[in-house]
Amino acid sequence: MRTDFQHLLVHQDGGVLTVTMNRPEVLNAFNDTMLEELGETMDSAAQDASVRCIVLTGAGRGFGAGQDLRTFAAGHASGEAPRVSEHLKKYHRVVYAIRNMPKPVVAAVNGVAAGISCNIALACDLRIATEDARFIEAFARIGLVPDGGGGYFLPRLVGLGKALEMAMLAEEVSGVEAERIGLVNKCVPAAEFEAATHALAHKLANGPTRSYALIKELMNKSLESDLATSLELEGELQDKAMGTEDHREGVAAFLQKRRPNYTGR
Ligand code: LHQ
Repeated sequence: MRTDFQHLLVHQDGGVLTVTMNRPEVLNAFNDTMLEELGETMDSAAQDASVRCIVLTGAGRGFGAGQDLRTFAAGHASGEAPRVSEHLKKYHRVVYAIRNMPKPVVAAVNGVAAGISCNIALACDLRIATEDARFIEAFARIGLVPDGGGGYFLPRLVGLGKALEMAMLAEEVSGVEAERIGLVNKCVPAAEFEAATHALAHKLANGPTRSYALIKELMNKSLESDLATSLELEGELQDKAMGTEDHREGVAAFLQKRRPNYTGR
């Protein structure tokens, strides 16, 4: 696993890989380098069996401030603005990598999460935030539409009405409010954030990793399936789950009245 990045800090502790976006002077806004580094790291993490949970977070007082608008404005000023749809494909690589990752990805939202950074957090499987985190679908503030999967993830997480409200009004949603509306799984006081994130990530990393991958597949596909298709898939995935060592270990541990020792196999 490569760790010598310009704008990412990558640290592995047991099965937990923590990926920290590291441009704190601009609240971790994305430039091309950080975006490419994030895509590469997610792809590597997917392949690395020693990684069993990924935590994505930000350095300093922000999770991320979206696209670096200075870089982008420079393109406009010189008349060389790239086709945004082409540029967005680099973000889509990250969204797909998170979504297809065969292990849990946790967004640890330590502060402001605006624009496409907010939506990258929404692409993750679980979100933990500080109470004073600030979620901002900032796009309409600058005459844009939510990108980076926001149009997909936001209404699915909070319902159409709230999604439209967040996207149109582009107002800040606190960590407390985000927990209330289902945008995050859990919010905690800032002083407890690191310990709570550590506990959540290590719990996931010590869990039945292959089962988690199958759960992810079942839940994500069910959003686009009818009941019959989902039940069919459930059978296929349960066949796979029943063949794992972790399933056998889970049953053995239950019968022996002990804690299971899951290996992710
Ligand atoms: C920034 C940024 C930033 C550069 C803070 N860029 N420097 C995708 C593809 C293609 C095209 C365009 O769009 C997209 C998707 C998007 O993500 S669009 C949305 C882009 N993001 C935004 O519109 C958010 C812009 N930022 C803000 O509104 C505020 O900075 C927030 C609300 C995030 C934080 O406010 P504050 O806590 O008051 O912090 P601040 O504004 O003082 O920011 C701190 C520094 O970070 C400041 O630099 P400075 O040198 O003055 O200290 C900001 O200029 C810089 N910064 N966001 N996106």
